Amino acid sequence: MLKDQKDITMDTQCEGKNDTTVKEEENCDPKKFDFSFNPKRDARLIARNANKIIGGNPVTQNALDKESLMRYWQQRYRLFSKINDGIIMDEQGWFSVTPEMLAKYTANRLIPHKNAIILDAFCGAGGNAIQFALAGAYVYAIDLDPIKLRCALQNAKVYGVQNQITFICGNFFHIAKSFFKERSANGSPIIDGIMLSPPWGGPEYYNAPVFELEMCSPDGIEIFDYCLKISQNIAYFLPKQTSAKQLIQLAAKTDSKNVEIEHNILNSKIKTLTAYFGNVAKK
Ligand code: MGP
Ligand code: SAH
Repeated sequence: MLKDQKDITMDTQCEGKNDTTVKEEENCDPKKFDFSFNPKRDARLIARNANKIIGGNPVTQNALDKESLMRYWQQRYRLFSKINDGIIMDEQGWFSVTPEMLAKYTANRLIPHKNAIILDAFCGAGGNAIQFALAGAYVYAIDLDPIKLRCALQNAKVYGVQNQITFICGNFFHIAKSFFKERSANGSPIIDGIMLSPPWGGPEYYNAPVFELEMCSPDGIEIFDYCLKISQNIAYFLPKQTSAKQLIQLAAKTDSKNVEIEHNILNSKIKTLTAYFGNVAKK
């Protein structure tokens, strides 16, 4: 399993350098990107100090204003229980990381057996990938943005699971193709389950009365169609108001035709939903 900067796999068509979140290193060659955490260079990413650093001094196009940051800051122990032990996150990480309790729950549902292999197609700061690894799986964790992978690698180290995660920097659509034909010796797919938590098009998703999958960026239907060529066992993490009709249409493309839609409640409030497909959907 891959461990460190030199070991992070790089998609040859990596677009990470074009992502505006890579401001400090925007001219860098992604193949030469330093994925390891450097406390001095990366001071702005240190989560326990974020209330002093982020907000009012935008470092990315997804800049959070002070008020929004404080909303996430107040919930920080729900995001990572080890947040004070060296967790790092950029601003997009703060608003998109899957809260630990939800990530742990989904990991236990999606993993069919110990030593299962899970593909985390949009790994971000590692909220899901870490919980899959803690639950005993091996994880392929993809993200387009090298800064996210720097965060995810460091965060995996904080939880002691970096040896169970192979980080791949690049576009899911490019990398997915390399998994299409992969089969184990007995002919079954090598990937046991896929975690999907793509960008929902920014915090504005909140105001849409019904969230349509095309509002994800990249398009949420296209993402699902790609996944079906790898594994039908999928957990799809989405806004709570996602169109149930569309999720049923996705299920119709699977062998089981089943989808289980689960509302995720934290602190007595429905936060998000997870749609389970394939063998993971309860009948
Ligand atoms: P939120 O926008 O903070 O809504 O997102 P909330 O918590 O209902 O707002 P509040 O009024 O209660 O403060 C809730 C959760 O959704 C976040 O913690 C993330 O886990 C997840 N999430 C939010 N966004 C914008 C994204 C996204 O773009 N992609 C993914 N994968 N998850 C997201
Ligand atoms: N589940 C993650 C959060 C994911 S946020 C966590 O718990 O931390 C969505 C991520 O998708 C972002 O980090 C973004 O950089 C990444 N992303 C966006 N487009 C992508 C693409 N085409 N391929 C791979 N990753 C992509």
